[in-house]
This record gives sequence, C-alpha cells and structure tokens, in this order.
Amino acid sequence: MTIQWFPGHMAKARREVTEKLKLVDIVFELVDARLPMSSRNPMMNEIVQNKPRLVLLNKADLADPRITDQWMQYFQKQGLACVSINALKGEGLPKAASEAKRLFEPKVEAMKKKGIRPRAARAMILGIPNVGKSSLINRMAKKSIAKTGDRPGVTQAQQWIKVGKDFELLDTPGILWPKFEDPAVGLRLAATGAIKEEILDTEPVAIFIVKVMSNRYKGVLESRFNVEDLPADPREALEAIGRKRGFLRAGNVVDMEATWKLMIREFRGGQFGRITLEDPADFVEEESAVVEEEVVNTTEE
Ligand SMILES: Nc1nc2c(ncn2[C@@H]2O[C@H](COP(=O)(O)OP(=O)(O)OP(=O)(O)O)[C@@H](O)[C@H]2O)c(=O)[nH]1
Ligand SMILES: [Mg+2]
Repeated sequence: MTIQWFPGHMAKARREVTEKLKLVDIVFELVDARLPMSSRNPMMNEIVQNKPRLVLLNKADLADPRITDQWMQYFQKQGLACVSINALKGEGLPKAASEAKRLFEPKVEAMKKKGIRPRAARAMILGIPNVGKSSLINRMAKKSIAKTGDRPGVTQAQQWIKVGKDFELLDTPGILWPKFEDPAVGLRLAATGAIKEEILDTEPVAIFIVKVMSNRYKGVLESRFNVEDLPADPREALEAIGRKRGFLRAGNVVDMEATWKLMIREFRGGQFGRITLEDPADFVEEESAVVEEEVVNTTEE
C-alpha cells in the first residue's frame, strides 16, 4: 500500500505560508517527538528559507525520553535551536519562549537602533497535521482560542493569536508533501494519526505497528495483551491478540477488522508506554540529502 495525502487545500495552505512568511520574525517548526524526522516536511528549508527557526519536539510525553534527548542533540548539532515540549500540559514552554526571544533579539536590537519601540515577536507555527500546533497556541495563550481535535485537518485557515505582550502566533493548517519517498514514512505518519482516516487501510497500519513494537520494544505487546510467545508473524500475532481480547465472530473466527482498529487506537493513545519510532542513527546518511520538490499530485480533498 502506498500512502499519500496531499489534497488541494494543503497545496493552498502551503502557498499561503509562503505569502505570509515576510510578515513573521520566527518560525516554530513542530515535529512529533515519536518520529522527529518522518514528521518533518522535507520541503521545510525551502518553505522557511532563512527565517530564524525553532524546532519543537511536541508530544514528548508519548515519546521515549532517552531517544528524545538524542534527537535534541541531533538537531542542535545541525545548528537548530530545539526544545522538547508537551503542548497539552505546557512542559517545556517557558524554555521554548525564551529560545524564541533569543532568536528575535537581533531584530529587537535593530528596532531600538532605529528608535522604534520593539513590538511583540511574530511567529508562524508550522507542522504536519495533528502534531499539536493549535494546542500549543492555546496553551501559550492560556485560553482555548484555536480549534483543536484528535484528527488531522482540524485547522483549515490561518489565524493570528496574540499571546501576552511578547508574541503574536500564526496558526496554520497542517501540511504534508506530495510524495513519501520512503513508504515507512507514510506508515509512521499513519500510525501516529497525521493522515486522514478515511483514506487509510487499517490492516497495513496495524501490521506496521506490530512489527515496530516487536523490533523496538520487544515484550511490550505480550505484557499489554497478556499473551505469551506472541507469534513472529505479525498477522498471526494480531490474530492471537484479537482472540485474547475476545474479538470473535460466529465460528470462533477472530474479528480482524476490530483487532486492527484496537492496535491503532492503543498505539495512538499511548497505551504501550512511551514509544519512539525512529532514532537519529537511522538518518545519518540522509542528513545532507537535498530533497527535490515533486510535481503536485492533488488526489484527495
Ligand atoms: N499527548 C499529547 N497530545 C497532544 C499534545 N499536543 C497536542 N496533542 C493532541 O493532539 C491532537 C491534535 O492537536 P491539534 O492542536 O489540533 O493539532 P494541529 O497540529 O493543530 O492539527 P491540524 O490543525 O489538524 O493541523 C489533539 O488531540 C491534542 O489533544 C502533546 O504534547 N501530548
Ligand atoms: Mg490546528
């Protein structure tokens, strides 16, 4: 299965980001701490150009803390300011705000030199769908102004939101890119909820989750579902889990559909503990790769 989701509204949202770029001082690039590379738009450098940028590893509460530290070092080595945060509870936000102020400082100095009274920093919040952009804005503003939701595509238009006296934040719709070169990227994004549900087949996503869990967090599925010696074959493993949970149809047949959905739901809900899907070591070679922009293929609205 190849996963692709780059509908017309996303192409439009990307154009609007480019149009607004000149108005902003800083870009907050939100990535998912569970998949910091796969959740980064490969076109980000091209989109953001040379605006000061702060990388925020969001949903850090769901990610493996040891690997999050490695990712922080990875980004910092590339000269990017980077903070791990939990946009829902507010963890890491004071640090993120102080980093953002530091990035804005040269402009403040320039304004002062010109005799202009420094204004609030204007930051554009960018990231894939469902990564927590609007949640971050609400938490920083200490009120629910931006609409949020547990599915991708909630924010449909840009919106400026004033946060105290220090920031004005521009909420934007989540943006993906026309083609996932590596199919595993599509699966990671599907597993964590960045792809619209209606265009997804649940079976390959559930199988992917079982494979990842067995490779990276051996034993977690066995203890979560209370099954001993989970079969190595992911389909058989899913069947054993469905049977254990009592998802049975007439004739004692496992309801696989219900089992696939269960696997995805539990994974997204953090029921398997703090899980990270990729390590910086997996990406050493790609660090300097130049990603060419693909022809826009607008498939799905
Ligand atoms: N566990 C956890 N959940 C989070 C965090 N931040 C956001 N969420 C949840 O992630 C989901 C998506 O949040 P939104 O703020 O709507 O995401 P968005 O990036 O604005 O999404 P779009 O507008 O669809 O692009 C919601 O269910 C949030 O509650 C976090 O740090 N930790
Ligand atoms: Mg949003």
